[in-house]
Amino acid sequence: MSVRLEDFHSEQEIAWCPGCGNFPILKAVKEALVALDLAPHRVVICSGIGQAPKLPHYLRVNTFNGLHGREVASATAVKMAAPDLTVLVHAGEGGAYGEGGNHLLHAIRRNIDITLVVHDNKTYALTKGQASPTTDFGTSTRIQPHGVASSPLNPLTLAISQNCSFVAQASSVMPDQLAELLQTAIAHQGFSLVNVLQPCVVWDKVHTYAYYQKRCTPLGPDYDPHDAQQAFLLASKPSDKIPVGIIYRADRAVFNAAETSGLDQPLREQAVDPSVVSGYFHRFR
Ligand SMILES: Cc1ncc(C[n+]2csc(CCOP(=O)(O)OP(=O)(O)O)c2C)c(N)n1
Repeated sequence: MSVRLEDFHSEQEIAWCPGCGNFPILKAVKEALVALDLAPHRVVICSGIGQAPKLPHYLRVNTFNGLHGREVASATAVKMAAPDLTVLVHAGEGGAYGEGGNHLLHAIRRNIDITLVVHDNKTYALTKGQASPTTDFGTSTRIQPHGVASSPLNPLTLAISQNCSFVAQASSVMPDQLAELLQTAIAHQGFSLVNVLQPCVVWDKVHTYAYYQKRCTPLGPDYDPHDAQQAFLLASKPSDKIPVGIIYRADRAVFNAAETSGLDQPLREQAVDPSVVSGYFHRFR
């Protein structure tokens, strides 16, 4: 039997603001999972703290909700223990590029088969609008009334420079294209980063739905995502047109935990011998 959208229905009341750019992302994830015929019990979504990380509560899949900025680390552990499961991470750009920036670098390097979906709303939304790693230079916030004094991080050029095996950009304002991109990212073997430009209707009055609708421009059929220099140029050049689509792809070996550790089976299948750890428990009595 094929998987249906209703299979992902969650009873949890949604606590996002009306009009939040997270809603189209939630819808797109469900559509992508259905299109890939992935049943809820085959999927794990890891997240941390923030508005974006609430997403896994709003659909019926396995979830692990951990510390802010540690969502890629949790997902890495899940994928290492159970490589047959499809593992996604949903994080804000604060969690993914700020508190969790270090984990991101190493997930890219390792090329573990997980999909990181970053809800990039250019603000720390849950904690009420402080600047995040992608907030524009000079932006005035309640905490930074004289303007943000640091330049924004460019997640796309960062990932391309580290030869990340799949780098894409999408937007909440183009939900169909977002669902399609998520589908491709999840199907990709290796680490995939999808930066989703998401309006925050409460804390950011500049990057609105209209702002992104006017600027987001899908890449044409002639664009070759395997060309690293072209991808870097595209992602770094300031332009009124914001590229959306698969920006960069690299064919790389995928991290395999069992092989790397010399195990013949995944960690989940390994027998547990309680006597190995009982000595440690004794010390804490
Ligand atoms: C290590 C750590 N640092 C800071 C916080 C406080 N904190 C919780 S959520 C959050 C901001 C979340 O912003 P983002 O990750 O961009 O997600 P959004 O709420 O915008 O979706 C902060 C600063 C925390 N819980 N843990």
